[in-house]
Amino acid sequence: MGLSDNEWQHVLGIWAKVESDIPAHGQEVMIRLFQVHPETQSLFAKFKNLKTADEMKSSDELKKHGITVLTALGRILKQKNNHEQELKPLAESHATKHKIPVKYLEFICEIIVKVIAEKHPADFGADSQAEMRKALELFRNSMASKYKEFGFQG
Ligand code: ZNH
Repeated sequence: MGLSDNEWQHVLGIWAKVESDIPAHGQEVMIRLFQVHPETQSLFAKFKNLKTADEMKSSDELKKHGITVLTALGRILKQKNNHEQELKPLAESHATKHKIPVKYLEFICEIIVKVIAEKHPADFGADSQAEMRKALELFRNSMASKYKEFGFQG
């Protein structure tokens, strides 16, 4: 199910708040992902040795990666589901090189919603969260179908 124009407008309005501080949001998302789902951390050669939250917090590399992820996701969301061009290289690298199961994409999307909710409680209530979840589900569904084109069952 797609999103209405109005829903996309809300999603991108919230995303503008994420963009007010991409590094802080990205860092929090990555640290939370590794803490809640430690199995995801082992897929990162460059991060698997970070043990404590403090180590993660002081890693510039981790911060940089958080920026990379949220910037790429923002670019995709702004296409409002006409995201084929932006999404394809990401699907390819995650299918053939990083081999990231769709399940892990679900994990990170849910964490993104939670982190935004914590950082912007006044602007991101239940309805907005539901809209964002819907937008992220479209992203994941497209990733999953592209994965298959690249021969990864995900
Ligand atoms: Zn990822 C990388 C995005 C999720 C894992 N990523 C990456 C990049 C980007 C991204 C942009 C760079 C480029 C390429 O392609 O390679 N991601 C992203 C997004 C998302 C994601 C947007 C969602 C939202 N990832 C993910 C997950 C995981 C991952 C979930 C796991 C678990 N990635 C990864 C890896 C890599 C990447 C491993 C590589 C890193 C380095 O550098 O080493």
